[in-house]
Amino acid sequence: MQDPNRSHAARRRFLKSAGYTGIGLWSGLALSPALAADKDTITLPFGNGERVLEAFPGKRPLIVLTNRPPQLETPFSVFNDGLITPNDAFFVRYHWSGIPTEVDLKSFRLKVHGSVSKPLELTLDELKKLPNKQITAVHQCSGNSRGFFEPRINGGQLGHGAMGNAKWKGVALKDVLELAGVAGSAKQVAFNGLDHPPVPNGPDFIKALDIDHGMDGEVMLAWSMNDEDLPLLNGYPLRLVVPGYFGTYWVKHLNDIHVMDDVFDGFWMSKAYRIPDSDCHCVKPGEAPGKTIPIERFSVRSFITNVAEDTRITVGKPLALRGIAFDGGSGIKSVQLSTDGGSNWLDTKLGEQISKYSFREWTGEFTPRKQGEFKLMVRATNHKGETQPMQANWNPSGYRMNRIEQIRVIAA
Ligand SMILES: Nc1nc2c(c(=O)[nH]1)N[C@H]1C(S)=C(S)[C@@H](COP(=O)(O)O)O[C@H]1N2
Ligand SMILES: [Mo]
Repeated sequence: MQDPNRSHAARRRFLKSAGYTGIGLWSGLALSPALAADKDTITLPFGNGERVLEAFPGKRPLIVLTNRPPQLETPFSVFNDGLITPNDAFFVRYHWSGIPTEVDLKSFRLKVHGSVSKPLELTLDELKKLPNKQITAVHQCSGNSRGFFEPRINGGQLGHGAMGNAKWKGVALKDVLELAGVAGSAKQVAFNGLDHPPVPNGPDFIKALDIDHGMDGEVMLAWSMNDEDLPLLNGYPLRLVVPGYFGTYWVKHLNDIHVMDDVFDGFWMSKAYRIPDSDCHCVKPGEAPGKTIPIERFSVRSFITNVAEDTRITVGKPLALRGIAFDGGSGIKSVQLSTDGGSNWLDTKLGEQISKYSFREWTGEFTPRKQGEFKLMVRATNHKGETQPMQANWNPSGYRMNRIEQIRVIAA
């Protein structure tokens, strides 16, 4: 499945052999405690953080949040293996269980319709003939790290693994929209994929961007991730890539683009994925926000990736530190390290900027001068001057978590 040269027939055979047929996989995997007993598990560092690890088709064992639909999180150790998140380790998130278990490219069409002079129905091959472009960009779920909010917040109790960094290849949405001829009256463009709610009254997962954003030349329709076809669970054969924006806009199995003269008011824009309309996009815990707006760009984040909680270290001996930082596209300006609980901060060394949307590596060092516990923290600042708060910016949906993380080490 990861081999782009493999034929469609081979893809189908692979899916069949993996039990990935309509009913086989999804109904067979409903987790009973008995089933869980012989599976590998992992415990995320918050209450009720016990999780099963399970290998879904095209994926290595990942942290299971739900089976149906599959919601899988990347084990944090993967982020220390390299700046690119491998396809088989990349997180998976769906809202509805009606997901495609295979896609036939012979019949697949991308429709572009609505306020356009020339409605289109494109095959994937036709799309691939437009000028290709690629970008390395972080993809992150709005609810990444939700499990760390205090007080706790309803919704998927995610650790830090609902994010990843990949090289996306495809065409600019702008080029497709220009081919269709967008009317001057157009306000928004809405995106729908092949998945659907399992119940008739469930709102289909549809997202929309302002037309100017859609025409910015950066928003992409991607068929490839890290030089391979998109994994089925990450949106094969085509997905939207919205650099710097939260994953909710990155519509998978994309087959319908609707140019609209008004603001799209479907459930997933007007009711869900909204944040308080204030500078911090936060409210006092438990408080209902007044005005809300659709979530947009990532908040700035950084992590230490190479040291686990309660690692034993040696007094007088340098401990090499390393990790990642990213933001919504202004680019990382600095990553600072504190080893004294946040009183003093020192610059770390930044690695190459692959793209302003990519994970950026930082490296540093810490030499404990005395015995005892130390709290290691990193804090990134972007080129807009935005940085990370000590306390999480609490909001009722548990989005945009970007507090400064802490790792305790013990020197002896
Ligand atoms: N078709 C479709 N696209 C979707 C979704 C979905 O439920 N259906 N979920 C969105 C959300 S909220 C996220 S975080 C990302 C997850 O992408 P991934 O599964 O490739 O990691 O897909 C987005 N695109
Ligand atoms: Mo998400």
